[in-house]
Amino acid sequence: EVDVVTLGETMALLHSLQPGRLDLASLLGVSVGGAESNTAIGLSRLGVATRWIGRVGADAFGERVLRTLRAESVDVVGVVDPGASTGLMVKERRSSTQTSVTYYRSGSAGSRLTPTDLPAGVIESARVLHVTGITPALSPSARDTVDHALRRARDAGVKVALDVNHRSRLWDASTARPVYRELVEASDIVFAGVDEAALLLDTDESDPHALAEMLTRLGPSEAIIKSGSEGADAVCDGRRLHVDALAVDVVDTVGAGDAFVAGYLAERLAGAETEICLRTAAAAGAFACTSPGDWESLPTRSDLLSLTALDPVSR
Ligand code: KDG
Repeated sequence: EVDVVTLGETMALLHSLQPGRLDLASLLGVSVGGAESNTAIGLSRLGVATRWIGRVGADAFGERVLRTLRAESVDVVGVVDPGASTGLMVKERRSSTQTSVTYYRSGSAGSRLTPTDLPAGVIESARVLHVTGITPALSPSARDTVDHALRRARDAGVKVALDVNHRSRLWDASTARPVYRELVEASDIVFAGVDEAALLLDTDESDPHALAEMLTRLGPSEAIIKSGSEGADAVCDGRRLHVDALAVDVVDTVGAGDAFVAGYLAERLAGAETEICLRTAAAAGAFACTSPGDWESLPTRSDLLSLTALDPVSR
């Protein structure tokens, strides 16, 4: 009954309500954010039955994480860990279009994920397992959990989707590279930015299609290079495709990549052609940029229809 299962860390998110210096802000908004749960919410809004697995602290922020995901109709396997706090992320809006993020997450509950947090059948019963390169950066046990989940998915014939999502504040490129390579080798669908693909392939190549082809040579049948406002390029079963980004008034790009992945996977699971996967992905990414939250503005199916009504060539 679950189509997509994902796992990772979701943090409480404090964000400036208005552009300006964070040290002078007197009010902050409270929400939650995490790459995998942003994608889970995006999938759920597009009608895909999605489950998120993760750890939170026994605190109000942890409660907020679980409550938010449940309110978005994401099925939650949440371990409440009394031994650590829920991680925290603070977003400063330095200007109306410039956002910077600070983490308070080392030793967090989310980083203490272990393979035993994955109940029997939880991976095996899904159609797709979605992971990101963030989780293995959090701790050795979180890394083991990702490896364990991938092995179970492969053994059960469950497709694996990977978004590389390199976070240079969590680990350096030379430590991350071999881990990313192993993840790509175990994946069916891989998403990366140009810089992330070049990092993991250890190449100076910068052409998105060439990078996507190199990624597919490691194992995946589909590789998608996300280029933000430049759109995206994919190689799918040897075929090269491109989609343009949608022109929107950008407020905050954080979370746009996660939305893109949600749009792509939702269409893939619905049996759509790759062109449609890419268009919905680009539309979801564009929606994500229109509000300051990581996931709040992600589209529903009817939002997508209202968009295509304005743009008759896009479907
Ligand atoms: O992709 C958006 C994420 O960066 C954000 O929600 C937080 O998961 C996160 C991270 O580790 O950066």
